[in-house]
Amino acid sequence: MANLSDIVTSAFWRVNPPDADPAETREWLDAFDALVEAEGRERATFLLRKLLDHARARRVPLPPVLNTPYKNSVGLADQPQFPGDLQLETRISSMVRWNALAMVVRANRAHAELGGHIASYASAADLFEVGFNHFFRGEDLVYFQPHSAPGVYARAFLEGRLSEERLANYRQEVGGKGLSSYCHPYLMPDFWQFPTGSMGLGPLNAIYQARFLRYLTHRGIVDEGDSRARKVWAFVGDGEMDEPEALAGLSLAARESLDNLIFVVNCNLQRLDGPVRGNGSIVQELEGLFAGAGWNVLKLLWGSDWDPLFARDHDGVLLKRLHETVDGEFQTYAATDGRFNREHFFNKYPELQALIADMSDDDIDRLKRGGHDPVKIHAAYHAAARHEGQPTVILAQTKKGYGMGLWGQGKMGTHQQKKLDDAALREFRDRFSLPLSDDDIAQLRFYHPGDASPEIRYLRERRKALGGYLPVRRTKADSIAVPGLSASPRNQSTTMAFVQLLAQLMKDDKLGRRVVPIVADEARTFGMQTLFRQFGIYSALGQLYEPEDHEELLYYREAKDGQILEEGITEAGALSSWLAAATAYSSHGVPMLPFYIYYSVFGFQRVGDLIWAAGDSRARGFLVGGTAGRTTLAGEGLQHQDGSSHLVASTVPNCRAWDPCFAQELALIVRDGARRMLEGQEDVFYYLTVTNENYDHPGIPPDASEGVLKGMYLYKRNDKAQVQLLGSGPILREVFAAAELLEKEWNVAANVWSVTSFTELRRDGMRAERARRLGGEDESWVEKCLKDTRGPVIAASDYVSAVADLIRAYAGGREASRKYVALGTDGFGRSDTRAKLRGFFEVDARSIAVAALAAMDSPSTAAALDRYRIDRAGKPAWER
Ligand SMILES: Cc1ncc(C[n+]2csc(CCOP(=O)(O)OP(=O)(O)O)c2C)c(N)n1
Repeated sequence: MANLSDIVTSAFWRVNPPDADPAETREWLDAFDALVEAEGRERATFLLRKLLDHARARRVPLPPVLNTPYKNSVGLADQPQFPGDLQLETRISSMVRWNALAMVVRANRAHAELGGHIASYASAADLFEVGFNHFFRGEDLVYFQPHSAPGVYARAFLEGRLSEERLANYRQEVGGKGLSSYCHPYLMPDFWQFPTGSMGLGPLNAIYQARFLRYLTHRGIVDEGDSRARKVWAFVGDGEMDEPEALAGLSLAARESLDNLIFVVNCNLQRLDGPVRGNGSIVQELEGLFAGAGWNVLKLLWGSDWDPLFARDHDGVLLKRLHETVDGEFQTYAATDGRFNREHFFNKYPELQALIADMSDDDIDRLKRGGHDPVKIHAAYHAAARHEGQPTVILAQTKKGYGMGLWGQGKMGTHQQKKLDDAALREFRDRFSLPLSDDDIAQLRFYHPGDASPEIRYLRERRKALGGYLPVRRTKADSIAVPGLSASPRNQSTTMAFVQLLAQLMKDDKLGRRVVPIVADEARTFGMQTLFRQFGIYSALGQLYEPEDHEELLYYREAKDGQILEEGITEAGALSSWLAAATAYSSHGVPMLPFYIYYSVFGFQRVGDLIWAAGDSRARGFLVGGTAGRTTLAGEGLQHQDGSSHLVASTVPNCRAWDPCFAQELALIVRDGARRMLEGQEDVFYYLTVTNENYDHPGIPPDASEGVLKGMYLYKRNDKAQVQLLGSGPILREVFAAAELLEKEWNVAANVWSVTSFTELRRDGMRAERARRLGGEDESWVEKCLKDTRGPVIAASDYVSAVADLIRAYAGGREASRKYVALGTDGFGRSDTRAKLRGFFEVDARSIAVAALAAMDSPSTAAALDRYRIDRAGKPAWER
């Protein structure tokens, strides 16, 4: 039976199988060397390819070609001279390490509930430092591994960008002088650029960010010269790579040749609970994945002191030993000392024992992993930054909790370790040669060597040479005027009305170029194919084929300067593109106006966490939930009909959500939103639901604009109204019909109110209610609208009843004596006609009329139930 390491070797690596005839192998290799020598590498590659083709033809199984040996990809011969002052940089990095550690431990000694992380940054510190000192240009876009935030703060403290007071208030943000747990642009708007705290979103966003930079360049919106050197760096955890989002964009990055993108995966081999791949190798697995997707993969596994060992490893025993070691064992080797490593790792084979015969246990202890050696890190970054035609991933092997000694390094629970005692802290000080007294340690004093010190002067000079500090977030950009918009009264859906508004914006002289229409794969569903020909679909390659429909007027036109982003079936990808565009005012200083239109159920429900991150990012743009509503989408059924997006939208503080019924309302809302974002530079984004039901748009009352933008207005006044009917989206038309039924069949007069946003009304209501609670005098818009009216209030929408219920407290009047009935589409969707579905969910005209009669305690209620054949005994929709 195969032993475990055989299994692992065959499953993942198979790069060094046993050699049945070494002499014959040697002959082949010598011949190959001679060929390379005589005819060059290109010819050698050609012959290898021929050989592989031939082997395939002879049905000889090919070796796994996506994996390389477990050593550094950049060999010693290709390693550039380290350009910095290694000693100074080491001292700087030690100071940053200490301050990061002190910040977390201090916060937790004061308030154990605050939390924070030490071990992640301890593993990533050198990866960051080499970037800061040599690679990150001021205009680069860097996605930091979220749990490493303390290190980024600690460096900004040395740079003089964050005060000691801020550090002392790590994770104590209320009051305004603290620091966020992770990278949150919302909370630190002039510091953090990209929220990465929810794992997996950072790597995905980074890919689409790099792609959007290309889009801006190809469309001539940012200067090619300015953008060519710009890089997007994403620091990602090896555990984080298990998130589906982290992998979702890999092939796009390769397909689009994004050589402006560098991933650095911090392979400390551990995640929160334990090893990432205890029984395997995360490095080898990721290498295969990235290489298979078409990336340039650079392994950064071993520090410089391993070079002589590899140089002497003529018979490959060291490599063999590395290959048979699974990550769970590597973790143990990280957690133990030189003696243990000698006995358990090196002494396994006599040849290996001989290889390290002249090394002491301390020497073995000092052997570094690649991600802790600035010289090797520099070599990898240098190669990555120069690589052309492909994105690069650097798989950097590190130790989690590096330098945390017995209390943390490589320990199973190190992720959560945040309360080191003084002895451990003193050990840390000694390990990193920090000039701190025992009292400094006991007090957890932050260390700053003074502005005149060589360390600070060096660090500042380096940042100056590279174009400024990082991270820095720009909060404003030039404003762009928004034109007036007009909406047609003709019989159509609000989706079509939206597309016409979009076209008007795109045709505007100034703003037009900045509009970014985005779809996953649903342009035809939303009637947007009309835009293909005129504005073009963005493709870095232009169009290499004659499209099947080229003879048609509105053919499928792809172009290098195309304006539309057609992402394919990836809502997460499309949302990431939208986010890059919606934050271009900050990342690039160029305001863009993105509209991402999608099936509304695949938005807040499917990629809600990305939308939450967009809120954190202070995104400005429009999300458009197309063919929305649980009954309006009719035949599409349970997994397509959205009943909840408005409810979720209401929880995102800077999202303004709208559910308009008429094209004219939509035009006002779109213009208002665009003005707030582009003229007023407000950090808000709009969510619109538009639907596919065709009806007339006769226009709204001339004085309705204020109400449209506040969330409700009186559409049809009836001076004798005994009941108030409210409706949003297409259900407003059911409300009209209900008012007619009430009038004609039951002699009840009703006012009809169009609600454009229950969620905005709710916010305004909460504001007024709070103001009153605090002793002020205030009135909400709902209260203002309804105060001089009589009778119960019935509100209905095409979403769950909790949406209409959001304004119960204000619609009921201050005494809360007024009856308020919220109707909605609770339950699972169904495929059927709109009329049937609205009857089923009880949001049709008849159900609304009955609800009104019942709320009025009208004696006609029973008769109405009979006349409309409403099944009194039937279960409600949410139980069916
Ligand atoms: C979406 C999401 N799920 C879970 C977490 C909780 N979490 C925080 S850190 C962490 C482990 C991270 O491991 P890894 O990516 O390997 O990074 P390391 O800290 O080891 O460098 C987890 C599960 C999170 N932040 N985001």
